[in-house]
Amino acid sequence: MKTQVAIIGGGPAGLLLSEILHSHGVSSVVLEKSSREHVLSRIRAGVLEQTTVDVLRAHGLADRLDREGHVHDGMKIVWAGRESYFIDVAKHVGKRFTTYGQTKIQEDLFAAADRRNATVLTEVEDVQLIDVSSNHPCVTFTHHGESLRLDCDFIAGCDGFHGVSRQAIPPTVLREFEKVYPFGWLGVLSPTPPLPDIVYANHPRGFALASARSPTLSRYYIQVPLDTHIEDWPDERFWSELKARFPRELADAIVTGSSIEKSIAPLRSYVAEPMQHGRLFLAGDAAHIVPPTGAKGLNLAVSDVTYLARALAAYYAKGSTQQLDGYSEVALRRVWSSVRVSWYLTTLLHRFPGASDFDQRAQEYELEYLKSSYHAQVALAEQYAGLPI
Ligand code: RFL
Ligand code: PHB
Repeated sequence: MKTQVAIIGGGPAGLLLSEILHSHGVSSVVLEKSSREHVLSRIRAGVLEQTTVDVLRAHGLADRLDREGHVHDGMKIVWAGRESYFIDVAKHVGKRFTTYGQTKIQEDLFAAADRRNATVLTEVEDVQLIDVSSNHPCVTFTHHGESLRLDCDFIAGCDGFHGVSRQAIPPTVLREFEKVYPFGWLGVLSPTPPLPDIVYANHPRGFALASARSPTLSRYYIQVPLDTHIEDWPDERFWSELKARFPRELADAIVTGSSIEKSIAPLRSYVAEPMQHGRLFLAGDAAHIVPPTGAKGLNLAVSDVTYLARALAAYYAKGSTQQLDGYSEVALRRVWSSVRVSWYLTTLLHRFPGASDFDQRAQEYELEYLKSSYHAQVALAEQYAGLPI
């Protein structure tokens, strides 16, 4: 097989890249390890920056998002059962954000790929990247028992944190920055009406978050120890722990019901530098992971592939490698901005096991400062809204 860009991974990064490249007349083949059903069953992100919505809209991918997404002006923060305060992102920086599930984005991207008859191979196995630092890289893999080779000009590694692409960058070149947090998030999806606002809660029992997928579908998370077993968390226990972490008036407003999905995610910050090597370019979770506290992961995947698609389009239109050469440097500026705010919010809002009295007091006064300072709220609003691309 032959194509211009081989894309490893059919998550949001890989499928969106393929879509944008197609709009520039650049061909690609997407190689995805899992089945389409499995990819569509993963419940993940929910909050889209305005920039992300704008990118999807510009590529004709936002019809359903515009109908079904819920636009928010800001989010609430609440601390130790006290009164909540609203960070008014729209008022401070003139940007809004939208709750719309990543699952729906995946569906919209698959539908768009089907409409243009895109080559998206699912259930591929044993993907190997060959000669990435030469001008003629290729990818070998197995598909339904057949060994195949895909010749290409470039490889886009969009295969998530546990993918194989990043490993094709030699250890002598790759620099890794990592922070692992001593807790995870237990998330529940429930067919119940959500609270009107996204609410982040810091409570002595641990962090909690109220979010939404639609007017009839809510998404909640609580901080849990890393050794937590999901079987120990029947629905009743989850709801009572969740409510215990919110102040009375919010707890009373939470509508409980059965859960339709429950999962545990560990929290980690990770950045790989550089995000390119020879003719291999990494994008999305393949290059970086953020803890979900800042709701940035999917948004970074979208900005990475926007930069990368632009650079590849410029190469094919004008033969210029200038944007490709600068891809990692440009993408990393936005990546580190989101990595930093995700780390800041994680540190501000969680209870760290073994934190000293000093750490605890400093955190409380940081929350107090944020509550009382107009300027601190503007700064957080700017970071939560995300940088322009
Ligand atoms: P993905 O989505 O992991 O997709 C990678 C794809 O590559 C495939 N793959 C391979 N394919 C071929 N060969 C191989 N060897 C392969 N290895 C892997 C995988 O099957 C998969 O289909 O990465 P991508 O595309 O970079 O997208 C990143 C986002 O999925 C991720 O950043 C977000 O979900 C993070 N995230 C959030 N981001 C937000 O912007 N806003 C949020 O509100 C938000 N909430 C969240 C989140 C992530 C969470 N979890 C579960 C980690 C909430 C949670 C709980
Ligand atoms: C979500 O709705 O899944 C969500 C919302 C806000 C976050 C993380 C996840 O910070």
